[in-house]
Amino acid sequence: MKLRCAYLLILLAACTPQFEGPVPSAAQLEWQKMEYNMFVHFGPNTFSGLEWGKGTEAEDLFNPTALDCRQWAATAKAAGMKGIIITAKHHDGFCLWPNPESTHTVAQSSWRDGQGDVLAELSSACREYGLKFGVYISPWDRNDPAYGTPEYNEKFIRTLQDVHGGRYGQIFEQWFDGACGEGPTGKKQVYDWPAFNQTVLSLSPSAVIFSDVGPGCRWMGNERGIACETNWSKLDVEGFTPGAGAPPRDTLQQGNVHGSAWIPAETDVSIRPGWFWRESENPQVKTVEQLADIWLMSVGRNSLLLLNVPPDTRGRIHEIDSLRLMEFRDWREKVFGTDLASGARVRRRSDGRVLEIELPEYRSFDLIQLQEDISLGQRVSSFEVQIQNFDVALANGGWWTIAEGTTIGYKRIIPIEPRKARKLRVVVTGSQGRPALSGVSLFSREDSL
Ligand code: FUL
Repeated sequence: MKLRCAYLLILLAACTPQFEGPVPSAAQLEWQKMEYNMFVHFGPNTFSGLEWGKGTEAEDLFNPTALDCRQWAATAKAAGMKGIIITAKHHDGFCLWPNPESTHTVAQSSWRDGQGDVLAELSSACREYGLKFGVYISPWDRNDPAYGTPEYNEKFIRTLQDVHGGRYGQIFEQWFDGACGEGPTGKKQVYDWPAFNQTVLSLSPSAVIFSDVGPGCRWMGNERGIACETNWSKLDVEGFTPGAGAPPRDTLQQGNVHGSAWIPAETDVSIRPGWFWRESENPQVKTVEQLADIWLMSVGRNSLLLLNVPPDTRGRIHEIDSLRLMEFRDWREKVFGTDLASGARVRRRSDGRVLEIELPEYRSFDLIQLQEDISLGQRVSSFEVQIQNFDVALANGGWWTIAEGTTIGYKRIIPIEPRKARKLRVVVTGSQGRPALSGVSLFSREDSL
């Protein structure tokens, strides 16, 4: 249930005490609303079975027999995802497009006689299906002989310019992995992050740049799909860099309570054990139960979920994965399709710290969803949800705490034991400035699995 007094919230939010934290840019706000995107790891590793290619693989190894990017886009769309991010270049250096800066690309392969371009096909499929298109371009390159010299940074900048130059349309997210290993000559590279970011933003000003420290969004700190219950979309980045120079893991997980920059968390996880497709992992595609848990612990903890669904050697998303994505979509529709708070009467205490919700009748629920109006920043640092139940507790006006938590952010879903109630209240017990809650919803998982 969306609260319909946004203008009042804005007016009141301007009152005491002042909130002085960062707020999202228009691009970050749009990005946050996407909630769920597809990650696509595809390249020579799909054919070798390696997770990190060595960079010495023959270009001909990349040979999808029936590449169908429209099938990927159709699958992502039907799954309820809003965008696709592809590994245009992984650490092995192989480029899925004919990058003029490299001699290790689709153009040197015999796939489609060297005329193929996966980025062209995928970006056009995304347009066709109304999805946004994003790219992972690894700075670590185990193939490029210039890696480890200042010249490589120049080449990498021209590589970014080639992809962001416009021929693949708008790019909504640039994914920068912080990994910095050795190149083919045994040297490591000192990356010029300011120049990389500046290059992307000069050509794709609305792109959200992912890295350990943003500037658009940050790595959430693990690859298991589990964001932290306390998750601030704010981070202090002064003195930190992506990779080895990143803030400690618990900071990446929690953000900084008074962080000076708006850098929300993105949760990346694979639907399979590995990032790249392997036939042997077909029986290990995550179950709907596992995906449901991941959803509650990522999207439900103020984070965007980037779910990796790696295409197989045909260049298609395997039937097992696509079926699972549809079952998972069905689960979400079943659970989140009916907001049990609909039709409720809502009263807000004048300081914005207590919301009283009266449902039209007693209803059972086991998920409580809270949202903040993040266009005003992230404010709430602690809250309780209570129900009024005279049968159970007569003290405190019958109010009984059934859930408590720390941050809310764009979306927070709190799983609880099934409860039946007619009157609830959300009590904000800690907040930076006046709280600006924008939604309260109730759902039930009963019989959903
Ligand atoms: C990691 C990489 O090293 C993995 O291969 C994968 O691409 C993952 C998403 O990021 O850091």
